[in-house]
Amino acid sequence: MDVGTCKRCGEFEGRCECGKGRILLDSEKRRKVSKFLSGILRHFAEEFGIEVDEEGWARVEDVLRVLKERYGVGRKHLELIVKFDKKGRFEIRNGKIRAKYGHSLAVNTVWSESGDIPAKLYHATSPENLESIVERGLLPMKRREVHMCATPEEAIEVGKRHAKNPILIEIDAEPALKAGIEIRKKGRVYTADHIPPNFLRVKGSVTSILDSSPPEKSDK
Ligand code: HQG
Repeated sequence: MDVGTCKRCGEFEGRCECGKGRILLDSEKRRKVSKFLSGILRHFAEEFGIEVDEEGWARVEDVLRVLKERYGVGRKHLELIVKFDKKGRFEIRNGKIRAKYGHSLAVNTVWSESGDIPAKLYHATSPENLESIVERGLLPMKRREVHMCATPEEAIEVGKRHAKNPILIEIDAEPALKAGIEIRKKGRVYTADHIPPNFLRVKGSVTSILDSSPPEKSDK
């Protein structure tokens, strides 16, 4: 969706109420800049001369310099991307910006926005990873943390990045927490260092789950 500002309605996503607002980023450019922002703050800040501290923070000024040069966008554009990000990927505080999750950079990941963790979480993956996951549990692989979702639907969307027909895995988060495994909340995402196999329940491939769900009752 597009994002923009309006004198009457303020900052908006989609269309502003009065319809007179100015679009600052159309959906395509918003997606591109946001992806790039994730890339620099999670993985390759150094390549662009951006310093990321041990808590993952970079100076907004430094990031703006690169965004301006590459995409011609400024502070307000960046603020709109952060504000309307549906997964809460970023935060801006005291002139600094960070990605909340997804890093390969060596940042401190041991913090959580809430201690309220759902009893069950979900992860979806490519069928090729299943054997290893069942044996070794969920591992961060190239990132610092394992990433999980609050709903099967969100997880399936993540899994579809890896495979056309991903496998859905349910995580018994409550017993995992009781066993001392730390699960953290970052934006809409839940993270952990490792989820051992005994807390995982393989639900099957997405199409097989859909096929086996009971047919909807007719009202007739
Ligand atoms: C798999 C995006 C073999 C794991 C998403 C996954 C998410 C194993 C892949 C966030 C394994 C890593 C992260 C094991 C885990 N053996 N494979 N033992 N343990 N794996 O991309 O969770 O949109 O690093 O199943 O939406 O897919 O960018 O993790 O398939 O929230 O904000 O190793 O990134 O967020 O892949 O995605 P990824 P992910 P953004």
